[in-house]
Parts: sequence; C-alpha cells; structure tokens
Amino acid sequence: MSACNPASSLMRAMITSLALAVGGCGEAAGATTPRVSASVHGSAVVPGCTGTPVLGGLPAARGYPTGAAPVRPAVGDFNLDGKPDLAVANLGSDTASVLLAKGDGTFATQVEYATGSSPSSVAVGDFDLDRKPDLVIANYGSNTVSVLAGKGDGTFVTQVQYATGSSPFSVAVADFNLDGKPDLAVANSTSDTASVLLARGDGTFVTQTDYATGSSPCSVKVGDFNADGKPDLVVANRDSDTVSALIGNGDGTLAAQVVHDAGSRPNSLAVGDFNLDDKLDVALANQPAPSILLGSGDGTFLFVADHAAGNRAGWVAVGDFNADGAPDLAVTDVARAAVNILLSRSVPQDVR
Ligand SMILES: [Ca+2]
Ligand SMILES: [Ca+2]
Ligand SMILES: [Ca+2]
Ligand SMILES: [Ca+2]
Repeated sequence: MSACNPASSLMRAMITSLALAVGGCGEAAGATTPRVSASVHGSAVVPGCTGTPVLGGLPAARGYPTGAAPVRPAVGDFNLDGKPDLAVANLGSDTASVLLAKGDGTFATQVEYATGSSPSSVAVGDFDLDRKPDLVIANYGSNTVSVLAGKGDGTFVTQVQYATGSSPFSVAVADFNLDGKPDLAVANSTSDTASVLLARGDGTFVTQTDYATGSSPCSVKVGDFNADGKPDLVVANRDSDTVSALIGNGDGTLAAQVVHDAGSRPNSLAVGDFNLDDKLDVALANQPAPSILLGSGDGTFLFVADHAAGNRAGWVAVGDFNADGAPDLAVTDVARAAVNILLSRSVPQDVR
C-alpha cells in the first residue's frame, strides 16, 4: 500500500489535522515557537482577525464548513476584488470548495464544485490566459487532474479532466517551456513518477510526459534551484526517504532525477530561501521532525539535521509569519493534531 494512500490510518490522521490555512492579519509574531490548534474535520480553519484567545501570539482559529476531509488549501483572488480567497480539495466528498474572502479576515459560505475521485491537492493558475484564476486539482482516486476555469466572479465552470499517472497526490504549476502559458507538474504516488502536462494556452493540456522519481512521491514543488531562469521540480519520495530534483531544460522537458537523502519518511516539502543566501532551499515535513535541504545554487542540496520541534510532521508550508523578511515554516504535527510554527530565527546556527 502506498504511504500516500489516503485510506491509511496515518493519512486519515494527517487529513484531519491538515484543515488549515495560516495567514493573516498582520502582527502575528510570537516571541517563541507557538503551537496553534488547527484540528477540524470538515472545516477550513482560518485564523480569525478579531478572535479572542491568542495562543503564543497567533490569533485563534475560526472554522468554516467545507466538504468532507478538506486538504491542502490554496489561495487565489478568484473574484478579482483584490482579496485573497481560498480553494480546498475535499478528499472525502469528491469536490473542491471555494471560499471567497470578505476582506476583513472572514469568508463567505463555501461553494462546492465536482472533481474526480478523492481530490488530494489543489493549485491555482491562469490556464486559458484570460487573467482570471483557474483551479487544477489532483484526483488521487481517478488518476486524473481536474481543471476548472474561473469566470472571474468567484465561480468556476464544470471540470475537464486529464490523465496522469497512478494515484496523483500533489500538483504544482509552472511554465516549464517558457512560452508564457502555465503548465502542470503532478506527483503520481503509486507509479513512482512525476508527470508534466504542457498547456496549450486555451485551458487545455497536452498529454503528460512521465519522469521517474523515488518510491511514493507524495509532494511536488517548483523552484529555480540552479538559477538558470528555467523552473525545476523537487519531489518528496516518502517510501525511499529521498527527495528527487528534476532540473528543467526550459523546453518543457526535465533532466533525469538527482536523488538526495532526505531523512525519514518525507511526506511533503516546501520551497524558500531559509538561510537568506539567495539560493532556494527545500523544507521537508518528515519524521520525527522537519528538516532542511540547503540549496547549493547549482541544483544540488545539502541535507541538514532535523529540527528539534515537531513530532510526526505531516505537511509543511512557507510564509513570513512574523514579517521580518525571512521565510518561516508551518508544519502540521499529526500526533498532537496541531500546527507548529518555526520562525526563521529558529533555524540552527550551522544552517545560517
Ligand atoms: Ca483563467
Ligand atoms: Ca508553458
Ligand atoms: Ca532551473
Ligand atoms: Ca538558501
């Protein structure tokens, strides 16, 4: 059974603890590493701007209903009013929910859209080049991605599905052939591949090209890790304890993977320059604690020992939560049903 399998008990626990979006209302800095309760099943949890209790300097969470087992929220301005909205894949109800922001930290009631089976990841891009954000969703149970074109008023047209590898568990957006049309990358967790689907620019996509990864790729992210202006991929291979870096050739193809040791059970990854050396790094939510792959700037990485914080890390996201210009980490802690915030100054001295 794939470790990305959402039917596994660990994945159910992860899914339950994942329903969150960390964002905010400005001054959310904590002097110490705060721990924020974010365990809600069937709700998108958004930090409230006017909530009462404050834990470790961050506002308390406020929940909004979604479909069942919401995972991996994405942010976009879907009704073009300048306020960032939310989209969430509802793994348990085969839908995606869109929650439009009111601009005061609260959100309107969700609108649900049909997806494929067991949607596991959602990303945002303008695939038909009409300047209105569209959605792409990886459907774990249908071996497809769904593309939903945005109308620009916060609503979306009915999905169109495209074939991927087996059990796609993560999707990312980048322009891999540098033609100005955003393309797709998908991590196929049971075929041990990453797929690239090139965009035609009218909202449709060319048939996928597959690239080998490690075992059980659960998460894919994009960055220019060798600083040549061409987007590259990193993939977390949960069952081989590695991260694959696939360097983009700039023509829509990728070089064969270069494999890096990544600690134990990397479940998800995020990209940022965590030591502020202008070279992109990779943060890993692995077990028992998050780790960093420090970018060398040439597409290779140096593994840095686990952080002390965290326990059974599930998913990781990057944001500058204390507004000091350095990227911080939000890591779900599966065992404690919590999100750990690791401020950038908590990166060990040997990393900085
Ligand atoms: Ca569009
Ligand atoms: Ca393209
Ligand atoms: Ca590159
Ligand atoms: Ca760096």
